[in-house]
Amino acid sequence: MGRLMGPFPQLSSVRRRDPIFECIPWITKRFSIRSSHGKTTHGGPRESLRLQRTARDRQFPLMAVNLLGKKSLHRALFYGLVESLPYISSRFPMRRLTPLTFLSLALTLSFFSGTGTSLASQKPNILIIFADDLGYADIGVHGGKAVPTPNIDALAASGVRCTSGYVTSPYCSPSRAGMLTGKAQTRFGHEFNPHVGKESELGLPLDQRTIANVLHEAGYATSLVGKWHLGFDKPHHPNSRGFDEFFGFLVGGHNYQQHPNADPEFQTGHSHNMIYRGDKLQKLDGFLTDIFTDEAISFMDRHQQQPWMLYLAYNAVHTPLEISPTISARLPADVTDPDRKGYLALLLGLDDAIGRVTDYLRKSGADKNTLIFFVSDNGGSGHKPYLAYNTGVNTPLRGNKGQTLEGGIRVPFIVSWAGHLPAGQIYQHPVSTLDFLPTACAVADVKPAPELEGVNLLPYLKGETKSAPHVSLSWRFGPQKAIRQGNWKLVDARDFDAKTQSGWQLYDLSKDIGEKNDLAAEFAEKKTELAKMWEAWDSHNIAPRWHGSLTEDPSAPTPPPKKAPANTVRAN
Ligand SMILES: [Ca+2]
Repeated sequence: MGRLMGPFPQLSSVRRRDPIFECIPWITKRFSIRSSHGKTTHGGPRESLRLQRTARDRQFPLMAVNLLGKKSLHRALFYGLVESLPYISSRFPMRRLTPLTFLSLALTLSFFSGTGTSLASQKPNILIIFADDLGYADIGVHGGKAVPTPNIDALAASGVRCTSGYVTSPYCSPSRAGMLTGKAQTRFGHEFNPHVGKESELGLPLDQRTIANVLHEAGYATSLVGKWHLGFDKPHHPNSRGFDEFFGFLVGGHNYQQHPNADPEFQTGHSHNMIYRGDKLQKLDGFLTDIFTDEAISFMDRHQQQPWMLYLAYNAVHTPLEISPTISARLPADVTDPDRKGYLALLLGLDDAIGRVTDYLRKSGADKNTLIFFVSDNGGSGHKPYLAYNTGVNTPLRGNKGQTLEGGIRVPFIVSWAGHLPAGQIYQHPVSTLDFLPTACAVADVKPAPELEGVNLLPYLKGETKSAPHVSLSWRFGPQKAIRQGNWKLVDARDFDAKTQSGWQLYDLSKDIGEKNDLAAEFAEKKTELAKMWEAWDSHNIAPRWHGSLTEDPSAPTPPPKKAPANTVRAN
């Protein structure tokens, strides 16, 4: 049971005919109510009595149940009924306990135990699914034809596909830092992957609050399944950053095929056989995408009686490009490049995984109470040999993972919530993973912190608000810069081969989504205006707290010779 909140509900907001489900405080001395139009409140014994009297006076249908601490609803109702009798008889004259009251209880039990609906799971759940290094063009709804992605496509069809959906960085860790905090990660120096520097200082700065902190405090069960990549030591561990549960790995990459007798190998970039539950290393047998999906379904299944937030961060389709034995027969015969074969195998596995997760939600009835985000943490890594090259295809976008061109930061971006958001919609205004946390706050009925930089997307995606959610979006990644305002994009991108910067280039994305025709000379005033806007935005950033690799961070020191991997456990 989550944290209980006051003050007591405003009954004036409860319509006269709304049923009120009450949890009378037989054991816990606490209760929880929900009106049929979604108002949720928790409180203590005094308020509970007041509610009963008010409800009785107003002739609301009142049903008494005890849900707290019970694993299933029908058990809760049974125990609640039995345990309530002494309490009720001590508080009310027996003549008030009419047969109608008990009939109401029986009907309630019958109705809710049959539907699997949870009275305690009142606030909507939030599921954030991350793919890793997934190419913009590799999913079916974006034109990908190399392998079918029916489940990702179906998720898009079930909700809103944002065609100008952005992450906050073209690189793994800073992108995740931006989403989790709701702030540009350059505000707090998390500009590069945390690989270079003193280990205890690498990771999401400890003064930053995550979406998990916020939702945990709002009574949510919170879990990370998959990749963390926001620090390796205990203070940076997900369980120290608001996640009640953690099952996954701490670094940037991980091998897929798990063998129970394999030795763990730690490196800050990639580890092998180092999957943790909490801070305990696991002995596993299977393919990581499937194992993470099992864990995700287990988490959702174990928390049917409580609102939950699950950050399901697959490492697919990031390197290593391993082929699951259960997938290999489905690979198209005409693909011969071993890298591409591995990538497509990971993509097929990822799509299967999304199908299993969405199937679970639909069959359990939780889909109507679960807001789902699906994005990739950055663009496909399609330029050999840079940045964990995986053959991801970003066309028609230009550029790749690691670049502030569209191919690095504009990603598959789907928002779905059955019955609450329109299905089969396409949304074209630019949106950002900065918007996840403010949207989650709206869903969880939490006041967003004033420093958050995103917006609640729901009124925009529902069509209630017609204007664009953002005046502009800006990026900084080492020497690379970008700003998007409407259809204009001003970008200074890095050429990794030549080790040079492009300087400011201006593109009209409405006519030139591939950023091919530089309009900086023709529209010099627009270029100056956007450059000033970017400078104003950048004036609130700080210097990076640690360096990146020389590829993306030319100011980085030359790395020391490689050490032998250590067989040590770093999270303990
Ligand atoms: Ca990534």
